[in-house]
Amino acid sequence: MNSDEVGPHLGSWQELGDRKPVFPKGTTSLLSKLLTDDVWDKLKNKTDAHGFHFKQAIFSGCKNLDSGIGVYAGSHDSYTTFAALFDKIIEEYHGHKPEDKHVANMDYTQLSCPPFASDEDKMILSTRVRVARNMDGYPLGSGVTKEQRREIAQHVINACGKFEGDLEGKYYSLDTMTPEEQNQLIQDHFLFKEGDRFLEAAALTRDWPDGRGIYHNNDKTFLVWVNEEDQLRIISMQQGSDIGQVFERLSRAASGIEQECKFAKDDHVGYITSCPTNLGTGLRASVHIELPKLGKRKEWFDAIASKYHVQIRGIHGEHSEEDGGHVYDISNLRRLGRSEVELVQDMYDGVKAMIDAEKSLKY
Ligand code: ADP
Ligand code: CIR
Repeated sequence: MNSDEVGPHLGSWQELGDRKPVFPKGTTSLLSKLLTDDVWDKLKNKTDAHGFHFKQAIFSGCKNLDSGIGVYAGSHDSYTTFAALFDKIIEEYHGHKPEDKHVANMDYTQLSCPPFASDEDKMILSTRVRVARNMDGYPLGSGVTKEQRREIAQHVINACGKFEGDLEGKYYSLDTMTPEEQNQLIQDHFLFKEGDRFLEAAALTRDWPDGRGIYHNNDKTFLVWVNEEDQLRIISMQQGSDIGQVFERLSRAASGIEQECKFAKDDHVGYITSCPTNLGTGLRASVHIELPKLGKRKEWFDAIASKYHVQIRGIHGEHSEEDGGHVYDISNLRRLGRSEVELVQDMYDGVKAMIDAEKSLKY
């Protein structure tokens, strides 16, 4: 093995030396592709405005060779200071060029999503929309101190504490929750996933579970994850197919929190997120849908997904075909350079086309 070769053996980012990391043959991450000699020489000794080192930003992809991307930002400023690499990743992943702008639009009244017919409605089990957000004036999760993380949680608790009506609920701190509360949240699929090695290598799980928690409303249709990959993941979800209602709740809740907490954003990449894949809207709108016939016609299924810019996932993160099910997670693929309304519309239109295809098939 070449002594500069990176991989799971690495203990900490300080082990990355002066010479450019060597990725073993077969590594396909964007980091391994775009970390050229030029970029390395330019950035290898740089830290961002919050003292977050370039080697910290690339460590997850150096340790986890199966990364798709391989980098996390440590603060809003990482996207500027480390632009020689991050701009290339953003352009390659999102097709968003350094001079391109991002414009937000959460006006749910502009969404065109008539209710599904009753036979179609039955195919959709549940609907969920989430956005990722981080606070202005703080580093991102990889760069925060324990005290800053606690302050951020407190800002979110204060903001959510102002909700009334359908958004009113309770904050559950991860380190003080009772076993009963924990079991209930696990049953509801509300709890964070644990032991993510990509997040761990990005220093996003430091001090776990300190400063982490979950707010949810009494109906369990609105949820905020606090201090996981992003400082806030604002989530609206419910049984059934009413995408308009789910998006309306999300939009109202996100703007309610934004009145209390200033979020990090700019004109170029929209809302700032830890992982560059979530930049822009930070939005993933999904349905869990039964498609037993279309699911067997992979080429057609994939062609519809590609036409409508939606992604097919298994409901447990992998293709559910693998565990013999017919239920798929269909969500918008794009995040940056289009508004929230356009992306939820992508999902609705893609799902509608898949339903039409399913109905046209005999077996
Ligand atoms: P994300 O990045 O959007 O959080 P994940 O694939 O990690 O995506 O999903 C997080 C959790 O949300 C998982 O437990 C998943 O099963 C659940 N989930 C996602 N979409 C839906 C949906 N439409 N209905 C119900 N649960 C969902
Ligand atoms: C990777 O590079 O594969 C991981 N760091 C995750 C990339 C996808 N982003 C995400 O889940 N937010």
